[in-house]
Amino acid sequence: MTAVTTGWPRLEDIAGDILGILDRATVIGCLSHKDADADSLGSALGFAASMRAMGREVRVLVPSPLPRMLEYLPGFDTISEDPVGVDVLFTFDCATVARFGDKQDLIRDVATVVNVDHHVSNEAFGTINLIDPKASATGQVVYRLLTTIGAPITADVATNLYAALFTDTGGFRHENTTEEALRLGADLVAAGTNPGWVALKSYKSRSVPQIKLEGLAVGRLRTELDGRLVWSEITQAMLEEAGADMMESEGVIDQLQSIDTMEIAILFKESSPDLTKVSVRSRDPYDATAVCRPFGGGGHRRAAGAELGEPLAEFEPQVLEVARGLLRSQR
Ligand SMILES: [Mn+2]
Repeated sequence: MTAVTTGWPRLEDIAGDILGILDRATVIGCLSHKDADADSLGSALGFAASMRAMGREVRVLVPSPLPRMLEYLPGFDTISEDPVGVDVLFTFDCATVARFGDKQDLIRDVATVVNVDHHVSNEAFGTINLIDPKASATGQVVYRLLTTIGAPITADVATNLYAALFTDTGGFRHENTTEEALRLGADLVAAGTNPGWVALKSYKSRSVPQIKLEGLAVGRLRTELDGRLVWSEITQAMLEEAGADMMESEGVIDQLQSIDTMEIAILFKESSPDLTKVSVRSRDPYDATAVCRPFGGGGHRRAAGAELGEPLAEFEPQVLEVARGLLRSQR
């Protein structure tokens, strides 16, 4: 598998091929990545809703565990465990085959794979690779694809794609909040999205255990290098104390990256005694993927992640050393 970072085919050059693939498909599979966020799952559910509106048979597939915090997305209840009959697979927002978790065999087993994404690090594992690193969200790529092939944007399609765009831009606050993203937001509202409702479900629907967990993690906040490096951790013991599960730790990294002096923010998550995940956020001139790449991870310049089959206590110092090295190299 070769990493391709330039020269992705343009939508207008491959739209005909994708239409041909859809014409020949019996059952269309729509696959998100593991630990699906609203961009990945909203893109899959939005594309699926548009296909269903055209009378197509669709299965939405999600690597376990099911992200139940996203159950507000229209069509969440249609997520299928069974890929039976799927002869064309569309994947959304996923840069590497490993990120499909317990569903990665599908990439080998299904003959035709259409890989729809906006990660510059995408491995191009598809039969067709529709990758736009300039897109603010994969949902934006899906919208362009659907409108180009003449597929309908129903209210359910629009709501899913809006949730994808809204959350991948941090509620239209991150640097990827472009003019095109804001215009697409307006188009999706015109197509039937209720933006206040999506905001409520995305950012104002947190559980009490989630807030307690955040408090524990903030309590463990550490800073180095005059506050340029900030980090914290979430252990299994903290989850137990807060009555939360790991999926409810999503807001913690947002707290860390809101610190004024922060240039690199890192959150370590003890998934199990021998599996540690790390989330990284950065500000200019630092690249979050540079912190994760030595450990096989990746993502975007501003937000990246990695996981390693090592205990937290062993993984943590290695990642911190990479981050310190980066921060010292530039000042
Ligand atoms: Mn995304």
